[in-house]
Amino acid sequence: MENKTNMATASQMVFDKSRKKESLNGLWHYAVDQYDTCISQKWYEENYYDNEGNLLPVDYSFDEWDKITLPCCWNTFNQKYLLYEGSMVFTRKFYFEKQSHDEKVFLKIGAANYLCQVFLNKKYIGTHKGGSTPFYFDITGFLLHDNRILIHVNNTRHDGQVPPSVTDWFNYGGIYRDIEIIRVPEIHIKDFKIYLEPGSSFKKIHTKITLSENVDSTAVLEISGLNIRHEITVHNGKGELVFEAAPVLWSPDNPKLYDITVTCGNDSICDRAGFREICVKGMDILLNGKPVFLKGISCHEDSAINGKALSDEERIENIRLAKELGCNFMRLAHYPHNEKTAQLADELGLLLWEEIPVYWGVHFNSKDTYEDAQNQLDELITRDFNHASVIIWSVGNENPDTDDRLEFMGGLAQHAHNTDPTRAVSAACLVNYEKNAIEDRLEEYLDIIGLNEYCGWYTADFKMLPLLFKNSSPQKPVIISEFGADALAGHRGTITDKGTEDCQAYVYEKQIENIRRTDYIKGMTPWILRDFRCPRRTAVTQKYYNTKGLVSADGKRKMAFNVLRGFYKSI
Ligand code: GCB
Repeated sequence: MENKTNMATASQMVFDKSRKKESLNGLWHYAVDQYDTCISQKWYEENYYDNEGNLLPVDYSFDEWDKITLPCCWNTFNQKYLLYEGSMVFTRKFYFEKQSHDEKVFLKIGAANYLCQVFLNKKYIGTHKGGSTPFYFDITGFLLHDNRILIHVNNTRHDGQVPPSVTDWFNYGGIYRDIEIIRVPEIHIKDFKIYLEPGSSFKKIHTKITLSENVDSTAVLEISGLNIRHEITVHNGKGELVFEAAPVLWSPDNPKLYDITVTCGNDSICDRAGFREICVKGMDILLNGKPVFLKGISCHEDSAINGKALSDEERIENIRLAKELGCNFMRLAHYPHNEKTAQLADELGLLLWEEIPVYWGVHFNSKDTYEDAQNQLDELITRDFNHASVIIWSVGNENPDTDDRLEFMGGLAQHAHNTDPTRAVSAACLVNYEKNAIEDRLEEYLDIIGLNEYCGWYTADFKMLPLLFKNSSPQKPVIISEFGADALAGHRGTITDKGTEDCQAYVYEKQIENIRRTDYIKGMTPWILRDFRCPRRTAVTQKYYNTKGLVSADGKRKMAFNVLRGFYKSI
């Protein structure tokens, strides 16, 4: 049941990186709401009495319900909800003290899968759809001293959604990223972008500021590490400046970040950003003007213990494993991961491919589905724009080459280009099996062609692979965005025994042998760093996990880990 009024979209987002936040994480009361009774019966209005003051029966007891610690995925919170799909209601109370007259207050939810409706003090606040991006509501006029907040989340899979109902990963439910209250001055900095101006020989920085109101003002930008202080004229709520600078360039080898402050009127924000240029020239991907080979690995946001709500340690461990492999690049598949991953990648030096879940058979002929996908893309770009580590926006994964799909994904690619001039746009495309060639009409809209091919696995015969690479003459650099093979950690056999470490390692050896000698391949992100939960995988060696990880869900390295590591260390 979806309320279509006050849908939170990217345009409601607020720059919040350095802002002081009051957390609403922690213990909430919750109940499974299989029939969406909370919405149909308006539980959130808390009508305990009729007009004459007689007590009415109600079907809820908010403050006696069991407790859950948010954020989390309900599936991993309690084994009894492992396979639950549907709605849950969460509620808690909190106190709020107004601190100044010049104050606006936003509620931020880092992510809730998929449809989320928020109510505060008996009133409807708004709805968000899309399971992996943050959303914000202005709750200033709704807050009291003693508050009750109620959040209804539904993770039912539907084909009109992004992603559609069948994917190759687990559909976790819940509010699984931070829930926060953010106070800002009435007129505040709503958006702030900073980047190295493309094509300026690394000598110019470009910055854009958007205020919450269409007012005239002056902002001051300071980058202490560069001795920079500039005034920026803000007209009708917008300010923009391009200025000379000589920053030390950010790269995986030298992830140099600068502290940045912007002050405007009563508002002040900070950010920590690196400056780098990524571009495609001919058949090369250039990082800071030099050709780079993207030594990558794909990664889901999934842990056996916490589902998608990875702990900081789990997040760091994934980056550490990628570094151990010798990676300079990671594909965050197949949806926006927590922003903390991009922050860590900035700090630790790892290039990122970020993606929206336009996966397999999305409803390419639906306007609503397109709007949902584009909004998720906008929310992701707005959230991560200032992260130097992010170099590629991927507009989808393995979508059949039809006219509707071309219009849908071509539109998304153009939109990404128009919104962000500082990154490459890609998508993980399929092999054209009729021709055994890399050929997809979407290529025209992309800067880099991503290619998923499973030679040695779904296409069992390796003979196809050299022919595939030979038959193709792409006009743009190619990243092999997936190849791989299932292997149960510790399960050994011959190289043709499916599901063994030996077979997986052999697939990696053969793939590397062919990739190594193909000039137009400028990067790879094999599938995948870690085994991940997957309802479609029922074999006894899988047990509802996709076991193509180089590392098992509980951290055991498989033989192929060293094969890939050996290759990456050799180049
Ligand atoms: C793919 C998909 C990925 C799957 C993988 C597999 O091509 O892009 O989401 O998990 O294959 O293991 O089959």
